[in-house]
Parts: sequence; C-alpha cells; structure tokens
Amino acid sequence: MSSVKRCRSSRARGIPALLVGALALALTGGSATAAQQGTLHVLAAAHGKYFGSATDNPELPDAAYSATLGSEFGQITPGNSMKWDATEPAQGRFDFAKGDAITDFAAQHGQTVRGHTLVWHSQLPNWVGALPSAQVEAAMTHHVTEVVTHYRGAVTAWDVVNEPFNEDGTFRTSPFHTAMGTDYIATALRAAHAADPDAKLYLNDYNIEGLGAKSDAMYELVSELLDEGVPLDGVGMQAHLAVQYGFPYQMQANMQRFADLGLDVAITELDVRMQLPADAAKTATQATYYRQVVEACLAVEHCVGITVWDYTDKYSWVPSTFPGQGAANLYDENLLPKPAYSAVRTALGGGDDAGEGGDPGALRAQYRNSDSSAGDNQIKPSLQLVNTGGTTISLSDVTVRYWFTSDDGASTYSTWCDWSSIGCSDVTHRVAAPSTPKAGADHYLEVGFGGGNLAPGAATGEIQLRLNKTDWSAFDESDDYSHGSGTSYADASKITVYLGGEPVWGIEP
Ligand code: G2I
Repeated sequence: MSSVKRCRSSRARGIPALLVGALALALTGGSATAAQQGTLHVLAAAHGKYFGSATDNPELPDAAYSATLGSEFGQITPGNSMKWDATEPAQGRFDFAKGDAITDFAAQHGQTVRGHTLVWHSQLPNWVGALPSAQVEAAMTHHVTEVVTHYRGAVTAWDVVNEPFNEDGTFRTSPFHTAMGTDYIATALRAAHAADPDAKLYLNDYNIEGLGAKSDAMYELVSELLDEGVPLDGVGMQAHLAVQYGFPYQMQANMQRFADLGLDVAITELDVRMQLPADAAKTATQATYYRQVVEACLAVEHCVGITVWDYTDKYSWVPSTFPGQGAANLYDENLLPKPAYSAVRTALGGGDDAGEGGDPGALRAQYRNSDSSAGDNQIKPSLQLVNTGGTTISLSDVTVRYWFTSDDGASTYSTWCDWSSIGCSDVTHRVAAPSTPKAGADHYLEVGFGGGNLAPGAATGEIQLRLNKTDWSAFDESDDYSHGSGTSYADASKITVYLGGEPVWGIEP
C-alpha cells in the first residue's frame, strides 16, 4: 500500500467556519436569532459541517414531522427512494418520482441531499440477480449513469457503493462482486464521476466507525483506489450504534486515518438503539454516544457532517428489524426532543449552561392552528413551550409573541386563555403593537406566566389562546405573520419567545 497522501480537496474545506455559518443562516432565511443558532444544522455549520437526517416519502405528509425536518436539519438523505428497486424496478425503466419528491423538499428548505445508494446487494430488483454475469457490468454502469445524471445538481454526494464488506473484512458476495470481482467498485465510481464530476463520491458501510478488521479492510480498499487514481472523495460511516454493544473503539482516530489519506469522512446513518423499555440509564448512555459521535466529527477537520437515520422514533427502521429494540433517535414518537438531542446540541456548542434562567437556546415554541376559519372574528392559536436544555427554566421569565394584523375595525382587543394543561390562572395575555408596524404584523398577542418551572425535557403542554377585536369585526388571518395551517404541533419559528426580555426563539417579523 502506498504511503503517498493525496489531497482531493472538498469544496467546503477552506471556507472559514463563520462564513459557512452565515451561509447556512442565509439559506435558512432571515437574520440569526439565538434560537436559530440553536438548530442543530446552524450550530454544525458554524464548525463548517452539516447536520442532516434521513427521511422517506411516506413521512412527508406528516406536517409536524416535515416542519422539524425542514427547520432543524440542513441536509437530508432519502431512506429508500433512490435505491435500485425504486429507481430502476425493471431493466431500463427508470422511476424518479419518489426521489424527486425528496430533492424538491430539500430545494424548498435550502437543504443539500446525499444520494443513497447506487450499488448495493440489498433492495436490488430481482432482474439484476437474474442477469447473465456478462451483462451485469453494463447494467450497473447504465444504472449509475442514468441515476447520477438525473440528479446532477440536486444531489451533492453519493453513496456510490454501499456495504461492500462482511464483518470480518472480506468482500461481500453480490451480483456485482460475482460478475466483476472487486473491480465493480472502481467501475461504479468511474461511471458516477463521468455522470456528475461535481458530486462527492463515497463508499459507505456500517461497523467501520471504530478501529477493527472491517474498517481496516475499508482502509486498504480506499488506499488502493486512490493509488489507482479512481475518483473517490470520502468514506461514509453509517454508525448504527446500540447502547448494549458499547461505543466504537477509537472512533476519532479511525476517522482521522481516513482523513489523512486526503478523503472526507461523513457520519451517514447515525442512531443509537436500545433494548426496550427505555429507562433513564439507557437513555443517558444513548445521549453520551450521540455526544461522542459529534465530538469525534468535530475533532476531525475532514469530517464533513453528520446525518441521523431519521430524527424521530416515530419513523425508525429499528423496531421492525430488531424486535424488542428501539428508541434509537433524537426525538421521541411524539416528536419531542430527548436528552440525546440536548447532548448533540451542547456538543455542537449550543450551550446548556447559560446559568440562572436556564439555557436560552433550549427553549422552543410549538404551534398548531385550532381555528378552522381564517376569515372570522377570532384568532385562535394553540401554543406549547418545550425546554430542550439541561437546566430548569422559570416560566415567569418567559414571554411569547404571536404576530398578526388587526385589519379594519377596532384597535382594542379582548384576549382569552380557553384551556391550558398547566391551568389558565397562571397564563397572562394581552395584545400590544410593535413600535414600527411590520408586514403581516402590526400587533402581537403576548403570553406570559405568573409562575411555574419548565424542567429539562419538559413541555408546558397545550395552551389554547383566543383573541377578538372589541367591535367583533373580522380578521383576514391568511397574511398574518405567525399564522400557520398545521393542525398538529410543530416547531414554529414565526412565534417568538423571550427570556428575561431577550429573544431566544424564532424570527421576529
Ligand atoms: O437498515 C438500516 C439502513 C442500513 N444501511 C443502509 C440503509 O439503506 C438502511 O436503511 C433501511 C431503511 O431505513 C428501511 O426503511 O433499509 C431498509 C431495507 O434494507 C429499509 O426497510 C425497508 C423494509 O425492509 C421494506 O419492507 C420496505 O418495503 O423499507 C422498504 C420501503 O419502505
């Protein structure tokens, strides 16, 4: 093996971290508030890295799910819809509908897309395995060429070959390996490079996160490919971890040895499963593992980013594959952040130790619209606050603003708390006007609290609010700044939250 170090430089490399952070803020729209700085992607971007999530087409109509997917993450990977069985189910018949829905979502949310995956032994339609050996290379090259060409410009990095190794580091048997031996890997990489010279090309596998036989095999392979001048930009480490199996051995050192070859490294499918039921100890270990992965990536300059294999337990692959196991993700089945989320955020520099009053970046507002009519004489926002940090927040320090326009009629208001799971007697509410009227916001409903605490991980639960003008004239809510159409709770960046009067969540109009 050659000791020559190569430097195929990444486009992201060399961009100052702050510029990348500013770029990410520009992409996510608007000015930076403390709360935006708290999203995982914006925090990661300040280190010159991305923070992403896998997703899948059946999940996108879930409005609460896709709201967080679109706001918290700067990169997405399709969990299934760019695999061979989806993109070329019959030979020569390509279907990009599902993959296009993913790239469209990403474009709408300023996210990059990792293409997953071109050449893999699994989720391979039967026709590939049935081909005579002599035809497999042409079929593979055609598949890679068509798919990469279709997604040119929309997919920035590809898992060109997925899971080429067995656990002991020998090459896995597949129709490709049977037909071409190990040459199939270089052939696939060359075809992908020819189809999109700008895409970053990766080999991706699991159980190669730490030092060991399997990662040694990957190291040998990529070293040889680089020696031969094969186009290869990086190694993807899936990182499907489990609390019962311990943390990968010397993960940072392992990542560094690949980086030292001149390659990028990406954490591509991170999750940390456990035997159910979850308990405090397992949940704490899980948070530690997530934190350690982030720390390892931050410590390795050429670790370009981290993707979680979906962000919520609601859509995890784990329970169906490992019966009795689960709870592997950053958010629970109700889309509320778990301690692992706080651990990741803290590791990214989000801070969990703001001292008295709690961690500003940890407080977030969620909103749902309980008003079926946007044109009647009442506005009915339902809100809840979630403390994703590690310190208790005193609610008497917290205020929340829902921004709207008064439209015609009276400019005096009545406000109501119709129901709240923490009781309405401690919830204060009033309408006020900003010093300068803004588009979609010449007034706001301000909500406060007489007392109470929000413990780490806790939510206030629903607070149902309502307001009307004293002359009961109608509103046109459709252009109101904070108005949304979602009927289930989702993070709402257009609801602003203040701690001790300082903005901590959301974007003011
Ligand atoms: O198995 C976890 C991941 C390991 N690394 C490669 C990834 O591509 C893989 O992802 C998972 C998807 O998250 C699952 O959603 O790959 C599985 C299949 O190998 C996916 O599961 C399959 C189900 O097994 C099928 O029954 C189902 O038709 O998803 C298919 C599409 O929903």
